Amino acid sequence: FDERMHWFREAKYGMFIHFGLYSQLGGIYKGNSTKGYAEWIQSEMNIPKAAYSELINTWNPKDFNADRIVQLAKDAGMKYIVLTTKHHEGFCLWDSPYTDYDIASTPMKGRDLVRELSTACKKAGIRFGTYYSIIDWHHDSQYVDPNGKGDWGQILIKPEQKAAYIQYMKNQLKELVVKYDTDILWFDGDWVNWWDMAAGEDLYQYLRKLKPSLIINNRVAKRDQFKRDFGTPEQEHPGALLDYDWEACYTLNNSWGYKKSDNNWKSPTEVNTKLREINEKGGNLLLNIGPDANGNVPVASKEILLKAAAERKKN
Ligand code: FUL
Repeated sequence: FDERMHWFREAKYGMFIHFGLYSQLGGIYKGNSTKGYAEWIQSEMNIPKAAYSELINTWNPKDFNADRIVQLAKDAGMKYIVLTTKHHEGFCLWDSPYTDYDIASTPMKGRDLVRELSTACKKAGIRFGTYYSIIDWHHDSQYVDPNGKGDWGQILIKPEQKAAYIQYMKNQLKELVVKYDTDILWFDGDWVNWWDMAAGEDLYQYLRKLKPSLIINNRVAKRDQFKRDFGTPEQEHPGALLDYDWEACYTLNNSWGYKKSDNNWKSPTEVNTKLREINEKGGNLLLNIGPDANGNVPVASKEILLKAAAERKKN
């Protein structure tokens, strides 16, 4: 019996929230619509750091309401929430003393969305998790390979700044663990060459020491090799029982971040089919919502999640 993993195994169903500066754009920059994921718009359109970071001057999702989101998750039958506290763009949804590229530098100054969601979750008996990207398109240590056709996915790190960047990560992660009492750390961006198993193992141990009950995904190191604490199939799920814990994450349309032009929503029945198939094979489903520029959850997302729950009750 693994006491630490127990609640996670029982949970079965969680809510992923992709929210950041990109949510303001809804997949459109200077009149052009991005082809891929809306949260990758900086990469897709090759927007320089300086231009992209101007978004902090107008980012003002004042309708973001943590209690309502938590209520939606509960009504949908979900038992935990994972919020993108820092996606690849590098912007932080909390007021972090280690950077100015955070909510305190926006018109939302005075609010802290990580605090608000953490508090709302704990009050409602919902577990609270935090997504944190290893790659950071804003941090000084990292730069797009000038010979690499502007590939932000394979962002490079200046060797002489790598140690300082890892310390930056540790400082911020400690905030998420100690100040915000996160229950899950959900890493991403492990695929770059400069991140290796040793760095991942070190980070894993650091975090478990800070909070022994913490649950950490396999992307903390190299996702295909690291077997702790749970696997993270993305937009797919295994058709067989596995000998380790896992959680499949899925979008509700075709984008994680809010994308105005994307109306390719899954039906409530499709959601329930996925949930059943995943749970039958011992996995959890982490299903995504992407609040819009004002912080509102798209109406379509809400309807699908609630209708899916109602359908399950009937059957
Ligand atoms: C991927 C990211 O690149 C996507 O933007 C998204 O966050 C997904 C859950 O993980 O690796």
